[in-house]
Amino acid sequence: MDIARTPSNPAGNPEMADAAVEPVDPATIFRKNYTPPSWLVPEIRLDFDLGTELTKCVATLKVERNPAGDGDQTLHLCGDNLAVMSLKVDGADAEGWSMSGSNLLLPLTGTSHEVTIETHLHPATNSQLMGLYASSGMLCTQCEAEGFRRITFFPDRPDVLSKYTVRMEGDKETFPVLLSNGNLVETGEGEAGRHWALWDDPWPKPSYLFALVAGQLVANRDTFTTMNGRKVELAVWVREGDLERTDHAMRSLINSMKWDEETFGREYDLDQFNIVAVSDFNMGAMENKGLNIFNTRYVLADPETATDGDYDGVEGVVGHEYFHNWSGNRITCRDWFQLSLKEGFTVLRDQMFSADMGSEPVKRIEDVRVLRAAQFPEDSGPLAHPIRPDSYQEISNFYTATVYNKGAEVIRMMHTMAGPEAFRKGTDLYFERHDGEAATCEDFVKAMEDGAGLDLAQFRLWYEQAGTPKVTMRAEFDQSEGAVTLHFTQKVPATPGQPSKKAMPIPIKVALFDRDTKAHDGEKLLIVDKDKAEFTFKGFTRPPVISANRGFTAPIQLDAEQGDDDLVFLAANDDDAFARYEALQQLVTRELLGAIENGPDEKRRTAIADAMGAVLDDTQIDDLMRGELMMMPAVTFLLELAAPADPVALHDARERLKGYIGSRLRDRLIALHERASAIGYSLSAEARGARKVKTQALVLLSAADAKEAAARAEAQYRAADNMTDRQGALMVLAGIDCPARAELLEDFRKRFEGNALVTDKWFALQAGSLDPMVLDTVEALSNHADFTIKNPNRVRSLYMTMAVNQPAFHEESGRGYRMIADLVLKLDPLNAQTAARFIPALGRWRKIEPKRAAMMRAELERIAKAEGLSKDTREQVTKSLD
Ligand code: 0A1
Ligand code: ZN
Repeated sequence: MDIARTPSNPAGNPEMADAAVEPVDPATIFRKNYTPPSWLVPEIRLDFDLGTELTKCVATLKVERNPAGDGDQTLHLCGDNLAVMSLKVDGADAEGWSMSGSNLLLPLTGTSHEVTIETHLHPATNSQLMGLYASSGMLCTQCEAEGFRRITFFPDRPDVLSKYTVRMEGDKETFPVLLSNGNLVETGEGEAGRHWALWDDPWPKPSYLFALVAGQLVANRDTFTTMNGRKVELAVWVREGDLERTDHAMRSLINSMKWDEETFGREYDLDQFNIVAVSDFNMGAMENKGLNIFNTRYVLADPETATDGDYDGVEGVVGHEYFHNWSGNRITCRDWFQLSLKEGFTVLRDQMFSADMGSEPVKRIEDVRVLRAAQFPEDSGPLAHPIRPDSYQEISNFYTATVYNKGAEVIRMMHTMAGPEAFRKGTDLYFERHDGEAATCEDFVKAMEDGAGLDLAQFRLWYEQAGTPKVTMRAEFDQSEGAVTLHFTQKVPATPGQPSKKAMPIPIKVALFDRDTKAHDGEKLLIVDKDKAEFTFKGFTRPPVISANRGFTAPIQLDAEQGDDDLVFLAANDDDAFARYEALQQLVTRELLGAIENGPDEKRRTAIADAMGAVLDDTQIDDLMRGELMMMPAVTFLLELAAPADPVALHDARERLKGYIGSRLRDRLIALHERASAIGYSLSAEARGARKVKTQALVLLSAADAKEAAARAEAQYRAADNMTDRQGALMVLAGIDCPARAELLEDFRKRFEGNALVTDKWFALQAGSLDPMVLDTVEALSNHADFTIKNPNRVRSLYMTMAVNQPAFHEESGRGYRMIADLVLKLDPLNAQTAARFIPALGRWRKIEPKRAAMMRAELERIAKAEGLSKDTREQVTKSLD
């Protein structure tokens, strides 16, 4: 990495000389301490002289005293791993400046100045992938949240908005394509094979939205004409061999642009929109103004190499980044505590978009599955935080399922309470009122109150309180009155720093079914806003069956205290697809939690297999929904409901139940597999559904009779003309000890040699397998020629897959824990952000039985003891041990 100081440091700056040896103090930043910036930067010009080893950057800032600031005459500029090569104020060498740690302090005398700073960057050795870095020969940037300070010294905070002009110059052969934000205004040839480009972004933006890309790229081009007739040039930029895999991303972009106009009235505001795919990227993608930078994984897709799930991922992420143009860019965040303002809202927008492009109920089930598997455990563990956190040490650690997914659920509740039309009035008002501003979550809530006509006084608690509310519902029937009363209780559990909680308004949709007619008299929206609440409904001659939290209207754990018979009834008859799914999931959950204590319950198992059989036979539902209904709840979700448990025992019980269902329904599953196999490849809902049930049938069959299923999986693999079938078959085979396993894994590797995204799948298939030798395999794979710790996708495909593979990670000896801790220690100095993301898996020790919990803690302690740990990892480890 680059050094913090260089000989160019002017003499007489003692603070700077000390900077490198100063102990790193992971100071905590508090939301309540927000103060407006003392200086604004209305304009910035950046001049880049590009090189992979050395890039020179000259930044010219027009700075102005902020009338709303505290009057501090010193300009505070953030820096990270930067040295000042030259510093001028109004054209003359600057005087009296100093370093405070890695930041630059520049005392100024007037109210407006021009500050010019030169910095030198070393993209080739930037392994953190923040700031300017090299990825397979190209140069690109990542600035959110605090990466811009690795490019130049700047007030790197989201409430400082500037107009950017960017000039980039470099060798034409190495960097034929030169991209930045906004519109391309001029290009030209330089000396000695060099060329340059000048970009201008008319929209003021915070530094985290700055981007540049330079490299050998080719484009898939198209155009989109907006609702007011602006013709936008669209381009998806990739490396040459990848061009034929970009059509789905382009189609998704065009669909997103149209959808946002129709659904939210939002129009695009530049003449160009560029997407660039990069293979080394810490996250999914980034919404830089007019120049979205993507992990290749969310751009490239064709039937041979991408599964249906991958196609959905591309569509969702392309939509997500595009929607940020309004929810994030035109209206940005005042400070990073407001992150959910842009992320929660944008996730909701991308969920609605995907639902509209495909199947709404299936999308809802998928989103709830992710929430339960990833966010619920976070909300009940040591890293729990409100969707609007009160403090942080390293903001990168707060790009979480809570801020994103629970954030989306909170806004979805507003949508549910307001209804779609009033909700749209609220968002219209929000966009109109705050366009061009750095806003707060409070601004959003207020706009919703004023525009949608909601009273959200108590609802604001959803922004303040962490923890998944636990809600109980009990139905009481009064024969003489013909009345049914629903008694609710709610409790928001204590979370770190929040020992006692207040009751929140929880919108719950219910329907009351007549047992005989199997009908109900309409959905009702109940708002449970106290510790205890009750609602009475009249006109019943017998106790109805209650379908509750239909559509999952609130992100809660609901215990509806229903008997198995009622759940069986709802699994068969509920007209709300989510509620039907939920009834079956609850029945399975009850069975599995009971099974680890007392063994299986024969009656319930039979009921589950019967219900599953009905799902297989039901001609009213499509295969996409059938596939969802065939899946068992995740072990991580089950652990949320159990007392500290043995995760391997839970996993085994889950496998046994799958095996029971697989043998009870063998013939029907085989028939389903055969019916689905006859449907040819296309991206239609029918064909996608067929592929989904095909693999789900194999999953159940393999748990019953591994040998028989192996033959069927092998046939599916050999006949496959697409990645969904091929990966599905191999996933099943990877868990079965049979000759085809090694042969087909090798076939898969060879067939797609050189394709990085499919090689990731090859690693993940093995690391996620049910093979008892999986940890040996992971260890061997870490030494494979195709493994590299430097590529986050590759690291995740091997190690994150293992960390979520419950029997592997929780292997009795503690070896899984040790391997993850070893990885964290090795990765942390190279890529702190990616390393820190592995800590939560170990931090879940409180949910695990004491013997394993002690080993998990011991690994956390070993990490905590390491010297020179990054701020990212240090924060997560310390909190996980508390
Ligand atoms: N704003 C992006 C997420 C993102 C955050 C940080 C990053 O730094 C490595 C990258 C991307 C989004 O929500 O898509
Ligand atoms: Zn986002």
